[in-house]
Amino acid sequence: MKSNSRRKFIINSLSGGLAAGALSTLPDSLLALELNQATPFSQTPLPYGYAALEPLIDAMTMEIHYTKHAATYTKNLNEAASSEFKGASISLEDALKNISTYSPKMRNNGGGHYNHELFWKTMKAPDGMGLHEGALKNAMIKQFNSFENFKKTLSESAMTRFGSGWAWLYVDQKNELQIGSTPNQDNPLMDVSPIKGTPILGLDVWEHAYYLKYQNRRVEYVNNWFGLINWKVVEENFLKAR
Ligand code: MN3
Repeated sequence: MKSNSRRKFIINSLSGGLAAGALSTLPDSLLALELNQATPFSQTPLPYGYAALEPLIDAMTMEIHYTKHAATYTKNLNEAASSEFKGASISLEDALKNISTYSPKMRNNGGGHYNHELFWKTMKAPDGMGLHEGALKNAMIKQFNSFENFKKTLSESAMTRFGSGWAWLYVDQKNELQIGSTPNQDNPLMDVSPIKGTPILGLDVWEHAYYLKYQNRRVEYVNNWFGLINWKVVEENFLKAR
């Protein structure tokens, strides 16, 4: 099998929920490569259709965002990795943690790839389901007093990010939940970031994420995005990050 079709096979197998036994028949080296998100990087297929987030995010925005903007980050990341990793097997997370030693191309596109992969995964079709009782909600109430206050703080972070960037919910080095924002395609994993930790939920506040539907109304986009959060995935990210 060619490398690309092999990748697709593995991704499809993983997302199809094959039993662990079936996965173990794949060569270990190949699996490790996939789970480490090492070169060549590829976009995970969207877990829903382009129109699934309507009416809060329109299908055209999703299609252009995924197939043009995010795809370009992935392509440029692969170019940067092929010249800068020099054939070594380096995970994207490790590269981001040492991003000051790489080129701006790696920083912008490595961040761009990572951030969008997280973004797609932590949304789902709006179903009115909020955050359920559990470890994440408890940690959130401990840190932000209430869910409403968490939402207010994250919204403010998204609204006060000047220009393009991301707002984050992340787990810091003391295992505590924090909220903050970063410019461009930076994120809290990066050694150059003033906020540091593992992002578990990210909000893209680049205009390309909302301009077609919302134009200059970032606040409306931010408010609506809260109705799209896949809390199950965010909680999984939280448990893994701690
Ligand atoms: Mn984007």
